Amino acid sequence: MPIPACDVREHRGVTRIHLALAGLCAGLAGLAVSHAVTMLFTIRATPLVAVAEAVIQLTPGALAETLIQLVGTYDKPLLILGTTLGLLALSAVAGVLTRRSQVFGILVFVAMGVVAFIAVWTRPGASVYDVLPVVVGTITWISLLSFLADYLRSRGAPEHHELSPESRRGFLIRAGIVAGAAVAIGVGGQFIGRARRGVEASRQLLKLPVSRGVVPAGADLGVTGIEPWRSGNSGFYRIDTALVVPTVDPNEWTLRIHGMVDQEIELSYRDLLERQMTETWMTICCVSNEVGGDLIGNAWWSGVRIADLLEEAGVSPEADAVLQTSEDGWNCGTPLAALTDDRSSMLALAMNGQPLPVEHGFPVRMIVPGLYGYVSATKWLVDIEVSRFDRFTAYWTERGWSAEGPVRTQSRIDTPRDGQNVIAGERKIGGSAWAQQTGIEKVEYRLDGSDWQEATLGRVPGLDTWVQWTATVDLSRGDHELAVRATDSSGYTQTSVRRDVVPDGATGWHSVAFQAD
Ligand SMILES: Nc1nc2c(c(=O)[nH]1)N[C@H]1C(S)=C(S)[C@@H](COP(=O)(O)O)O[C@H]1N2
Ligand SMILES: [Mo]
Repeated sequence: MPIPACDVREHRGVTRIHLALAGLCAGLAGLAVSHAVTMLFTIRATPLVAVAEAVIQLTPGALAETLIQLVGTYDKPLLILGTTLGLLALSAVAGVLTRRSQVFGILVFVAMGVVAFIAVWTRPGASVYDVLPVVVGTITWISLLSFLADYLRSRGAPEHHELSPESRRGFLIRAGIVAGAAVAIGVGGQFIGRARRGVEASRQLLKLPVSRGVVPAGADLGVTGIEPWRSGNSGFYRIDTALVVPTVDPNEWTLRIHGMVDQEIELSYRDLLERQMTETWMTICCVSNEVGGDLIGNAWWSGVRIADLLEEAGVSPEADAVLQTSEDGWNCGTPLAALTDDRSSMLALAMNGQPLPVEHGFPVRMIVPGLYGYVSATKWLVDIEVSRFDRFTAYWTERGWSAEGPVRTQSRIDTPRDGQNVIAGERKIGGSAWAQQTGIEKVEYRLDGSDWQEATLGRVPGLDTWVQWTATVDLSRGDHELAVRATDSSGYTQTSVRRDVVPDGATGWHSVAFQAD
């Protein structure tokens, strides 16, 4: 049907509105997704807030003051609202620009992404982590804009300046789905964020009867390049299956101890606090730690001995295992003996003197010296069932990992690093070794295939922590290879046989190749 000349402009207007709507929906969805990612990973600020903050910083002081006087305490919400509206307006423009070519629209979103990236990246202390929401949000913008604009294009717009009623309906349904999903994701993110902030607030308020622990003299050798003997809470390795960190309010937390016991016990957080606190240094590690890997950390832990609680409950002589379950349903089976013998297995409440960080199991987790985390270190612990290994399987044993997971004797080179270029001449080398519950007897290193030499060891407070080792070597110019092996107090020396982490932990010597100039 020929289009009368006078109608063209009107139809063009209609298409423009559709394209603007496409941009708007994509814009909304990108904001929602970046918001949800921010909440999910508890990143400091959403890109939107980071941009708003940058606006504050870039506004001349006098102007900012006038504005703030004008709007009073509404300044922040208004700024966020203004930034949001600005972004959405630009999104609509991006949509309209796809009329010429999709690239124009995409460029607008890329430019917005770059601005947000800079706003986030230039914040003091920003990490790669912090820009994740910007990146995911920008990708969302671009893909949804392409998705909606492609649809319009496939229906003959904008070239023909006209959409059939079916196409219009099809477009509105698609745009509606995008907008609806955006709202759902945004609300979901807000929900997660609020729960997280609530728990974080109660965590901050806690004053626990615990100490921070003093690193024993001689434990940290202070050699540059060796990972500190005490692992800080924020840098502590983290392994779990939780996509969203469980947020457990300590005031609502309870732990049930049941199963093959004479008497069930139910404990509140307050009940635990009224008990005798045990404090100790302990190194925990992951079965998935490759030879030379960093899925290991050492901290000063405070909590309640689990052996005492199990004794109160009265464990059946038939039982040989304990099934632990976390708030989010993850579970693991622990050999009963490891929880009742004299090692310091505990329900930990604090880590390096602080209430457990939420990522590390707040309010209460289990830690057991000498066992890998996957069979012992349940975070967000809510249930303990005394049982038998032949009566259950648990999360990781169902996936091919062995039922019992005693930590293997291991050692690691921290300095020099693999592939590093170092200065020829005398230099300190070193790293850590561990054999929780057994203890490290000696650590040996071998430079360029010559004889094994004994390293100097740090002093440690017990069997359950890693031990630092160091030595001074004289390096000639050229390529070098350094290997390490530990011998534990049972007399066992690490095997050179390289085995993968599945099903019960890696074996083999760690070695590094490096160059001295
Ligand atoms: N609830 C829960 N607890 C868990 C896990 C998990 O996935 N969920 N992973 C375990 C594993 S495999 C390890 S190695 C340790 C790691 O503890 P961290 O994250 O505090 O270092 O937690 C253990 N506790
Ligand atoms: Mo693990």
